[in-house]
Amino acid sequence: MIVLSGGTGTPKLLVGLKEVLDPLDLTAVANTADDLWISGNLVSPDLDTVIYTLAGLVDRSRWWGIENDSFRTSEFLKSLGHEEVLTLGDMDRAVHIFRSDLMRSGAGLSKATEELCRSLGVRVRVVPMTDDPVSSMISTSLGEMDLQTYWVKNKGRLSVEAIRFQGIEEARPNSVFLDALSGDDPVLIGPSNPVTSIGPILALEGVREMMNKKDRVIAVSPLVGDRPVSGPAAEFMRAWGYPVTDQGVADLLGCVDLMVVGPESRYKGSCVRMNTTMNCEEDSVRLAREIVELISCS
Ligand code: GDP
Ligand code: FO1
Repeated sequence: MIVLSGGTGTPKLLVGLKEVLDPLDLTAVANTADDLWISGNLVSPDLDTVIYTLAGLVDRSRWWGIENDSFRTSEFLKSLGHEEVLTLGDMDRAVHIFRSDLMRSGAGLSKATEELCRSLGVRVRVVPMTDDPVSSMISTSLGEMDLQTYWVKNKGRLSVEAIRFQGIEEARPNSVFLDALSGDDPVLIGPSNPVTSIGPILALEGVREMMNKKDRVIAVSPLVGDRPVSGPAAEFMRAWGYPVTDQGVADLLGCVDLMVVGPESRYKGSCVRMNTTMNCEEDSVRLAREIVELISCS
């Protein structure tokens, strides 16, 4: 199974999928349009959360960073007057250094990800959507800015006028991802932000066309009762002209055969209703099991 992922909703589902499926049957493709270089190292929030989740290291209260990490480097840097847009944990920063040193020696992001997964004992195939730089850029009342500046520095409070993916035309999709897409594996679009997490993956050259050719593309809605569980999906969907409903999610994604929606959903298209809220590991495992059964029957 190929799973398209952002950094919160889909990782919650991966907690279950890694229990239910053989890791070698799973390819997780992570969005990299949230990535940014901080103090000399590449931070890849969604890719990191996917890897930490599969390694059993993720901080499950925040869905970013490593559980029980310390923040001494960040605090000391702050005291020196060096501000960083994200508050980085010490172990998290060690991962960014590990990755960026490999990249400085010539490795691409995919190769660096493979090395990191090997070091952390992650057996699921984890791939960044591309090795090329892509950035979600948010146009607001204060001008255009990257996602972290919009979401963390400005606390997601500015009104959103437009969203574009800088670098997407030049970026080439990861070859492992393309190979997997050309095979028989079903595709699961996880419950992630349809605009800034799944949007960049689908916008890569050739991906949407290949998805349209597949007969088993299933998407789990990130909405519960017409609201996102967390994050800026509602503002971003409105900025792209879609209603904040499961129909809006399905229309925006555009290549889905079957939607998995919450029990109260008013979605009228082809769908299966499940309890899609994941508050704990048991919820994630239950939902993952139901989805895997659904896919093996379809
Ligand atoms: P980001 O990269 O941190 O923005 O994370 P994602 O894009 O992976 O996830 C954000 C989306 O996950 C939001 O739109 C949420 O509504 C959705 N989400 C978070 N938790 C859950 C959950 O328990 N169930 C469902 N269905 N969606 C969730
Ligand atoms: N989100 C915050 O709201 N505040 C932070 O200080 C923060 C730090 C951070 C560090 C590493 C990382 O991988 C993610 C981090 N995030 C933080 C989450 C991140 O800003 C976003 O939620 C995602 O990029 C949206 O997909």
